[in-house]
Amino acid sequence: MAGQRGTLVVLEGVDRAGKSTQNRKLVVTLCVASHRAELLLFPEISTEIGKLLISYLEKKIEMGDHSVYLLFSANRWERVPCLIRDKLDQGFTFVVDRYVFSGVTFIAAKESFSLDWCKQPDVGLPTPDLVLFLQLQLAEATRCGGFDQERYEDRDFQERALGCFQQLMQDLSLVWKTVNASRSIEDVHEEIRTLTEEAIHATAHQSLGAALGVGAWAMW
Ligand code: 2DT
Ligand code: MG
Repeated sequence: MAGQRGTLVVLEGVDRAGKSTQNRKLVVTLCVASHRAELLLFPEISTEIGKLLISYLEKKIEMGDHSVYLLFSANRWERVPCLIRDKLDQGFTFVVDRYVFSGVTFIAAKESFSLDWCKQPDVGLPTPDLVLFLQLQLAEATRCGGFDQERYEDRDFQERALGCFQQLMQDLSLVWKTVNASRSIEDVHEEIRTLTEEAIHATAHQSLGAALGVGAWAMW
């Protein structure tokens, strides 16, 4: 793989769509196939900002919505450019669990925010090569039990977030692939693996500039 850049793959979806299981399986499969692959989860909790966000999600602290949104974005800015940029250049593929799309949809699902306002703080972050949206009806997502006590784990809120995801999907259809997550773990994994391998193949000889954008989100 020397000389080829890595690929930036993002998995998104409503809660309980199976993102964590699929992310982990994908990284293992890629490594077994001799790709250099790493998993990155957002919020990324190793930093002070990440810890603050976890306290917020666990309802241990309260914050205004604008501040929270800017902190989620700051959490990406503090991790992504230094970590991903260098490693993509070295040929690592990154599998990212939630990215700017969760940021935008979870805040836009609050009635006072427009999608356009929400997109601005993330302008300039690396553009993913592939965004996989795990599609699952909420009724199915909660079939094995309701949501937890975490902030946002509420049916009405998740419905609104799903609506915002769908709106984004229409705008960004080139890099989004919708994956039917109501099938078996293995079937879903197989489709995700195939789409990721295709993206790795397609991006290997592209310059990194395509992923890093030039000061703006090409997709917005
Ligand atoms: P999970 O651990 O279930 O993925 O929950 N979130 C995440 C935001 O509101 N904005 C963001 O930018 C990101 C990355 C979605 C994480 C929760 O954090 C929310 C669910
Ligand atoms: Mg959750």
